[in-house]
Amino acid sequence: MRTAITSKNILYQLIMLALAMVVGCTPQPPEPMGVVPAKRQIAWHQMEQYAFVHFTINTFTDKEWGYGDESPEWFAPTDFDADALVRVVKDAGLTGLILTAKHHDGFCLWPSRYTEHSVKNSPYKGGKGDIVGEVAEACRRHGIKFGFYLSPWDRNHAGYGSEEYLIYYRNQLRELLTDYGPVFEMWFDGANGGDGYYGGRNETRRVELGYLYYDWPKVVDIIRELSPETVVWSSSLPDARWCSNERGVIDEHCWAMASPEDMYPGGRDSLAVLRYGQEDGSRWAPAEADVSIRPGWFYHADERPKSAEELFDIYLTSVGRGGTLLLNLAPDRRGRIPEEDIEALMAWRKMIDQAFSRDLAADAEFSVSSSRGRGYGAECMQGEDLAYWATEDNVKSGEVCLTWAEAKSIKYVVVQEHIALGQRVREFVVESYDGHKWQQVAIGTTIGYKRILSLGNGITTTALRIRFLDSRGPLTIDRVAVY
Ligand code: FUL
Repeated sequence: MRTAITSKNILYQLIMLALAMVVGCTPQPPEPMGVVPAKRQIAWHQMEQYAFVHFTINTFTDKEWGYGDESPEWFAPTDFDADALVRVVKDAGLTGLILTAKHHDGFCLWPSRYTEHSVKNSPYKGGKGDIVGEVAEACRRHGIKFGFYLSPWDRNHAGYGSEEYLIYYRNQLRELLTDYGPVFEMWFDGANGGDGYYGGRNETRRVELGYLYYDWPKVVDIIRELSPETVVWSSSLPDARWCSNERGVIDEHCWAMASPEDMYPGGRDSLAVLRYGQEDGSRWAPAEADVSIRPGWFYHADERPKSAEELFDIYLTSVGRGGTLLLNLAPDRRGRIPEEDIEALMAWRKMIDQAFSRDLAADAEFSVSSSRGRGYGAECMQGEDLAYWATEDNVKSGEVCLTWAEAKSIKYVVVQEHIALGQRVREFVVESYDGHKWQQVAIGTTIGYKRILSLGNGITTTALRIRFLDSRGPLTIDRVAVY
C-alpha cells in the first residue's frame, strides 16, 4: 500500500526528522561504571599534592615516638610563625596542610579543654599559644586547605584501652572539628597500642586487632556530621587509603576502588589490596602516598632532606599514578622549616613547573578511532575543561592520535580518565611515528585520575598515538597532554 503524500504526512515526517537530528546530535553520556567518587573525593584528587607537618615535643626530644611521659614544658619553639610555615607550603605548590594535632605521645598542639597535656602548659606564648588554631587561620589566609592528624593511640592518657579514652578521643575530635573545621582531610594513623606511660602506669596496652576498639563507624559519623566534605583516611569506611609504603610510591597498576573487608582481613593490613586496589572493590578509596622529605617524620639535626630530583621522582610515582602525594615537612626547634629543606622544595617546584609548563597537545590535531558523537569527540581531550572523549556503550577499546605540522620533542605523556563516571582503563600503549611505522614508547595498565608516563630522555616525532586496548566499559578520557 502506498502512503498518500499529504501535507499532514510531510509535517509529521519533518517533525520526526528534526527530533532524530536533535537526539542524534546530543548522545547520552555513558552510564557510571561501578563505584564512583563522591564530590569531596573529586575535589581531593584535584588537590594532587599537599603537605604533612610533624611537629610536637618529639622535635625537642629528638624522638620519632614519644613515650607519653614528656613534660609540656619541653615544647618550646623559639620562632614559630604559622604564616611563614604556610608560605613555604604555598610556594612549594602544595595545596593543603595536614598537621599532627596529636601524635602517639598524646601532647595536644591546641589548648584542649579535655586535658592538661597540651600547649596551654608549655612555654610557647606563655601558655596562650594555639599551634592548631594559628596554622588553621594562616591556611585560610593563604588559600591552603587545612586538615589534621589525631593519633588514636595515646601513650599519655590514663584511660587508653578503656571506654573512658574513647569518650575523650571523640570529645577531642568534636572539639577540633568545631573550633578549627571544616577540614579537607582527617588522618588517623595505623600505629596502635603497646607500651607507654598511660597516666604513670608505665605498662603495655594492646587494643583489638583491626582497631575494633575505636568503633570507627562512630568516629566517621562525627566527621560526617561536623565536616561533611572531609575525606577520611582510616581503616574502616575510608575515603582514601594508604598506598602500602611510606616511600611515596603508588604502584603503576592501581585501582582507586577497594573493599574495606579485603583491605584489612582479620584486622591486619593486606598490603596487596592497599597497593593495587581492586577492580571490583566496593568503595572509592584511592591511594595516598605519604612520605617525608627527611628520613624521619620529625626533625632531627643529623638528618638531611631529599634532593629536588628525588622529590621529582616521588611526584611522578604518586601524582603520576592516579593518587595524591602527602609530603611531610618537619619544623625544627625554632618551629621553622629548615632552610635546606626550603631550598630543595623550591628547586622541586621549579622542576615540576619547567617539565609541565607547555602542553604540546594544544598545537596538535586530535583524531579518534570512534566516539559517541557530538560533545564526546577527540577535541574534548584538549585542555582542562569538563568535556571528555567517550566511545559508544559497546566499544571498550580505541585510539587517539595527535599529529603536529612540525616534529616535537616529548618527554612526558599525561592521560586522565573522567573519574566522575568511574575508573575503567585496564591496558594501554603509547606509540610514536618514526616516519615509516609506529614504535611503542610506553605501556601502562591503569590510569585513573591522572597518569604521567615518562619517556626517558624523550622522543622527537610528528605523531603520537595512545591505544586503549582494554577497558571495563566504554572509554571516558578527560585529557591527553604532552610535554
Ligand atoms: C605512622 C606513625 O607511627 C609515624 O610516626 C608517622 O606519624 C606516620 C605518618 O604514620 O604510622
